[in-house]
Amino acid sequence: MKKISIFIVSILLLSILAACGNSSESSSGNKEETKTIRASIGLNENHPEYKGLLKFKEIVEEKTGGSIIVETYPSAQLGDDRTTAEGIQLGTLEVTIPSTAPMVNFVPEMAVFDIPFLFPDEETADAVLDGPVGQKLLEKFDSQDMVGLAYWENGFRNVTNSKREIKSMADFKGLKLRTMENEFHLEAFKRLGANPSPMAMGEVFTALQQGTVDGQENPFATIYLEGFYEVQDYVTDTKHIYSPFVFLMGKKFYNSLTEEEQTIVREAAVEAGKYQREVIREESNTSLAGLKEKGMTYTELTDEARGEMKEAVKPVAEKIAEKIGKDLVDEMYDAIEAAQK
Ligand code: KDG
Repeated sequence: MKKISIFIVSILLLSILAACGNSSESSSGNKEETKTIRASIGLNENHPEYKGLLKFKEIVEEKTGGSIIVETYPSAQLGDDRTTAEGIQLGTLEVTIPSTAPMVNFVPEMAVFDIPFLFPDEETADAVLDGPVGQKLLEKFDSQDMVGLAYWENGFRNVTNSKREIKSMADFKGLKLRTMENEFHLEAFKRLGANPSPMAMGEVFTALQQGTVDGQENPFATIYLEGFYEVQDYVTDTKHIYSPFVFLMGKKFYNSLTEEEQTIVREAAVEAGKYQREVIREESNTSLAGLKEKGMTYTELTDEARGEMKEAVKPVAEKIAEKIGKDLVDEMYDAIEAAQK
């Protein structure tokens, strides 16, 4: 009888322990709650953004000894850039890594990155984003209940479509193009003669397939890895905008972490970002090769054609300066110049 009661008590204890499965032993030997980071991205698991996210997961879980676990949600399962940013504000998820462009709806200063043809190359973008101007801009998320931890790379965006080869500005005429949800991208494409409309990433493939839009614009890696070549025939290296990703965490969640954990997630976001930038740069080249192999017609713009486009979209930079202040825009130009010396 006694044996049976010990057995029953042990089973009960075990089930109580299992129910409290949320606690774990920290490196200092203290019992702690396991914290979960639900991290969302809009692109699929083949994209370097997801590889970067897996790197973040690996670093955080290793350095916290498992007291923080990271759950990854690719392909906009938890929502698009805008709704997941709202999600981290509310605490329905903890991390999202959107492009900066749709974040203008939260932090207007992000629009400085929407100046067409702003960065000449990736290295300059790195120097500016990781330097004082970029870091100052990250802090702006604070007032929006978000913490900006790092910039990752989406990359230079290129136009694809199903109608015709884009060799010069005239070829944009009347093209129905999907853009991200950003007023300045819309403005830029209108000035080029296209007929742009904003749309969340998750809807783009179907919209291209059904002909709701004729084309879209994204870096080579996205065009290839999201399979857009199946429904698009032409790709041009417009490189009209360099798109950074911004690694965002909900502020309430961040503040609930210990100081040590805050340092770990901060450093992990930066370290994973360095890795992600390397991967995306390699995959950008292989993706372009892949697009050609899949039969897309690839067009390189002449200097003259790019020059004409740059001229046409100049007023967009002025509108951005009106919205966020000329000082910030000038600061950005100065930082770019300094980075190139
Ligand atoms: O996670 C980022 C993606 O959701 C998104 O920003 C990708 O460039 C993108 C787009 O065109 O929507």
